[in-house]
Amino acid sequence: MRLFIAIPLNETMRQSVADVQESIRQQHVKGNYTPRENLHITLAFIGEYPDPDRIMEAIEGVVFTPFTLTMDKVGSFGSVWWTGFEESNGLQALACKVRRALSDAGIPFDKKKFRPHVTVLRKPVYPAGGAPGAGLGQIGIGPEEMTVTEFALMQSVRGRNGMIYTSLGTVHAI
Ligand code: 2AM
Repeated sequence: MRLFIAIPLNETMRQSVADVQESIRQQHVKGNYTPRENLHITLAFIGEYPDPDRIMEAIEGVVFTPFTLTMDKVGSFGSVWWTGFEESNGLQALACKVRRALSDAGIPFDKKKFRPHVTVLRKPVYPAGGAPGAGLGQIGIGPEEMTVTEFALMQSVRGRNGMIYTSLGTVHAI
């Protein structure tokens, strides 16, 4: 099973991200836009792993209190365009705790530095004459706030029309 751990976005935040995607579309940028129901912040990417129950056991021990995230920027890592957040100690601490819980349980995951983001578009195709990244600076965004009260173990399956993400279990803030 292909698994990852993520914070789902609430409806208000999903709408704000969808508005950003609409602004990008209006600049005639095509590509693989993340469907609204798939929008999330990845905390840890596990990849192929056979035992989701073992992962739930490990992450159920993560204790955290609700914290606020403020989405205020748009950026890119090469061919991945994202929306990002104001620096958040709560978010950094949560990612640290989740990754520590996985490490302690001997569950492998991608150890790349945590760079919080919501992927909004992959493999952009620019309008004729547009340079890579053209238009990013012109996209209006929030700021939009959301209180994080939970995160989830997610399964990713390749469907006929793209990736389908399903929550296998949720961990709530205290
Ligand atoms: P993303 O966080 O940039 O969107 C499921 O594949 C999710 O895990 C996606 O959201 C994906 O990218 C994220 N992810 C993080 N590291 C990954 C990796 N090494 N391979 C695939 N997906 C990864």
